[in-house]
Amino acid sequence: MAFPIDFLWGGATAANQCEGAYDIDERGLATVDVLPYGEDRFPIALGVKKMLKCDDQHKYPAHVGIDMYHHYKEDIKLFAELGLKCFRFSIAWTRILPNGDDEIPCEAGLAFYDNLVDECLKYGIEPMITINHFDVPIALVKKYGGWKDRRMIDAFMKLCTILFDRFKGKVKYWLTFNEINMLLHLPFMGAGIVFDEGEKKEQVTYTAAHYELLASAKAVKLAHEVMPDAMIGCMLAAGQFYPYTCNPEDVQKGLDADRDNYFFTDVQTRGAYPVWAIKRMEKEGIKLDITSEDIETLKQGTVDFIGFSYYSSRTVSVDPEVNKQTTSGNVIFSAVKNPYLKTSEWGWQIDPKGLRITCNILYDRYQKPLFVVENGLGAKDAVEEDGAIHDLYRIDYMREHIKAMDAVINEDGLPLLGCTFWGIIDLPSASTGEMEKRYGVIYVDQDTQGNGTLKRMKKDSFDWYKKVISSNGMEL
Ligand code: BGP
Repeated sequence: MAFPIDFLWGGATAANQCEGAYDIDERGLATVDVLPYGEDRFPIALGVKKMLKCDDQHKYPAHVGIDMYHHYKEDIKLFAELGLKCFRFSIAWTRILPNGDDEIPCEAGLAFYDNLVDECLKYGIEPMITINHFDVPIALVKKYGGWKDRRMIDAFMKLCTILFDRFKGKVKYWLTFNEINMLLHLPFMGAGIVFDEGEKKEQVTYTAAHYELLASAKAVKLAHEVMPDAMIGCMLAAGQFYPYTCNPEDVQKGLDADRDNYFFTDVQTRGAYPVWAIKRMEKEGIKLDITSEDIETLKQGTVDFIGFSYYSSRTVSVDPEVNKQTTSGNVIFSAVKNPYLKTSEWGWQIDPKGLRITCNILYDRYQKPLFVVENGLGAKDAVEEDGAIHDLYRIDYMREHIKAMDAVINEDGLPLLGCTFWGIIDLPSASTGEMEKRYGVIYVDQDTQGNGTLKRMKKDSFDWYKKVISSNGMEL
């Protein structure tokens, strides 16, 4: 058991899930701000129910998050005590450009991120910035229909130019779009898409994918020009698909499902559309607006490393009987229950070995350094009378996944740069909006309805992870 000396033990968050302060200064409204908690959340995230503003009937988790906007000093101090080497967070686009493409950036918004970055650096914590984590300015949804429109690329590049100029020399690690493949599954959340009547879903989502891939490539190119020492990566919602049986039909289905995901990283890593994707689009009548300049842009903007989230593997079958046994956690990536795996309270299957498998498949495919930028267990925690939180289930989950990373490094010999565990401090869930689905090693006293003191408390996993980090993975 030996992790590289510079392995980045980390924690991750996203602006919309932790900052709150959604209407402070000039901050504009973004897609994530209008996603309510409750039954309307899913149809809105899917882009089938149009909701471009907030109302009094709903509760919106992003409005409060965990109010990190006002607690960042306290939070980063706790991260330092934990020994974090890396903190991954995202930028709220509309905190800097309230309308998404304003001429002049909002200084107060930039100052917040200056402070966040400086506070990390003060403690020797490496900041990692996700440029875009599920937030599209509502003004651009109204103006362009979100990523349906090519003009989004210029707006996004405006943001990137500002960020790279501001943080060059301070921030080395960058990710372009969080879980870029999510736009196929939750088009409004991932790309600000609301479907118009009669629109063909795949035509719209793959068009948006093309524009996001172009924007990602342009951002990579610009980052390399402005910050020669930076490492800029993609971010895929990963998790290998397993065939349920050795029936070749199951195997083919698994391959096709994987390709839906690897479509994105294939382009971001190899700089061109894979042949099978071109064929498939032809067959399905999907026509993309690809210019010869686009082909060049994709070629020039390949990523430096493969960032990915891993929570679970997924299993597929062609058998209708087997397909009846879906796991509730897999609503986004439709998958059947794997009889060999246990599940979390939310039905997400727990598969540490799948992390090792996924890392190997990604490396075999791309030969680029890997970075697990999200992993963790969403679970309900109980606070004892003395304030203790005994989250042994989370420790077990993290331990087993760290063992899998150890195998990736020491048995498979792959370059794994680090792991930023998701929701290192509790925050509302992206999929359900609930606060009860907690991932953190730091507890935040708040419930889904927004009640609570917002007090931060250490869970047992805090002390455990602290020991893991200080022993560089030797003590698990
Ligand atoms: C990923 C997102 C995160 C995050 C995480 C856990 O999809 O990048 O934003 O929230 O999953 O998912 P959830 O919050 O739905 O449990």
